[in-house]
Amino acid sequence: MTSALIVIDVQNDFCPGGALAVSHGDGIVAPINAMMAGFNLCVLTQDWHPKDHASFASNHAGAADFSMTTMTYGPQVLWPDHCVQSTDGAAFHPMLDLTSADLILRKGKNSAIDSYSAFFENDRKTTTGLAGYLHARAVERVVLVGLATDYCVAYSAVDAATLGFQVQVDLRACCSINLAGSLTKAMTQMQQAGVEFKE
Ligand code: VGL
Ligand code: ZN
Repeated sequence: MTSALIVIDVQNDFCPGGALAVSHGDGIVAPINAMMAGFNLCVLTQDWHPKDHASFASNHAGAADFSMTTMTYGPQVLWPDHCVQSTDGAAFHPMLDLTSADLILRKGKNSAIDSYSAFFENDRKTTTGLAGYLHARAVERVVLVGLATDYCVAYSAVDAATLGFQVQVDLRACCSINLAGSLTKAMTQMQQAGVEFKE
């Protein structure tokens, strides 16, 4: 069976010292590098926002980082500015091994829509094209790792399962933001979607 490793957002801004740092985010780089050789295909995603992105609190007068707003597509967390296109924060962690990357997929480019999932933007309709790519490469099983467990990894895992892929999230190579119970909620949603966990 053809299987793909999908490495979610292992970028400087999600690592210690970054704009939206996930504690121990850099600790997953070595395990991810070690996993890559075991897969037929390796896809890396890169959060890639324009400066005027609607998910940034700085673009909403008076809004605090990590507060909530309502977008046309539903509730949205307002984040500190992060992964701004072509900045050092948007670059992959310098120790992440890019050698075996088959595809680097950028997401979150549309100022008006956030994009946690590697498959669909947060309106849940606009596709990134990843499902078509994986189907064209005959991938049936995907393993997800990266940052953050409770946002981009979880959204991607649920979508992959809903799209009919066999899905495993390897929690040994993921780290979470854990904002207001987000990790518990994400774990439940993944479980309900049929996602398998490795811990
Ligand atoms: C992410 C919040 C905002 C993630 C991306 O990669 O999990 N979280 N943008
Ligand atoms: Zn983002």
